[in-house]
Amino acid sequence: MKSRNRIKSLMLILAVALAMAIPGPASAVQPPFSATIIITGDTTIYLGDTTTLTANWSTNAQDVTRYEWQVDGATQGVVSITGASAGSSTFDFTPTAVGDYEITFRIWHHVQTQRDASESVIVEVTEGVITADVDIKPDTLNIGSQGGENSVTCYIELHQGYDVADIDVSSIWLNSQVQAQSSPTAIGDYDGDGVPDLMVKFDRQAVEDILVVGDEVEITVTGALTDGTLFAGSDLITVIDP
Ligand SMILES: [Ca+2]
Ligand SMILES: [Ca+2]
Repeated sequence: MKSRNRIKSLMLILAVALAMAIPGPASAVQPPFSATIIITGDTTIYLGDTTTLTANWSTNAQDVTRYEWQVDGATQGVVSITGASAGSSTFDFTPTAVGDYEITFRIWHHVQTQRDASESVIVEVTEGVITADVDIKPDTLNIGSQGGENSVTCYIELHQGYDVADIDVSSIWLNSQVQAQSSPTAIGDYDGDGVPDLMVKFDRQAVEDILVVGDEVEITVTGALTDGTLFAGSDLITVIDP
């Protein structure tokens, strides 16, 4: 009896070993759903602009039946599609406030436990170009007088809570052609209106070289704050060549 039991035990072990060694039908075990999602598009935009994001996705040969875009976790609507193992979807995002937004694209496979996949990008929204008050001195520029050591002086005021102390002086250009001198600069209130102004100077000869004679010649000064906000402002001067 004892040896028969031992044989039974051996046969049982053999049967279990065989069962483990022989794989079941391939269709019985699907691999977990997995996907690759790549989101492209402009992720640094100005308030008021629209960025179009595109999600290109592909799966491990398993059908996707639904997708959605999310903004900071809030769905922008679940879309049902005919099952596909790869595809592309676009989303137009027009933010209404500055800030960073997490934009997520999510897809679903319909049966498996681990059945969804998602990918996110951060869209950074900054103010557009803010308007600066710009006063150019002198008000009349004689381009026949040779620049000499004189400069063209520019006073810049910002509003809407922006601070001229945050202006990156190296970003300041006159008519996109003449860069502000790195020194001297000063923050004061030269016009006494209670709004701080930043004074910068431009090489006079360089300014004269790009201007044409006229009674009302527009000069535009542009630049950026350290947070990336852009500003622009214009003044009219008279340019003479006696
Ligand atoms: Ca002026
Ligand atoms: Ca002022």
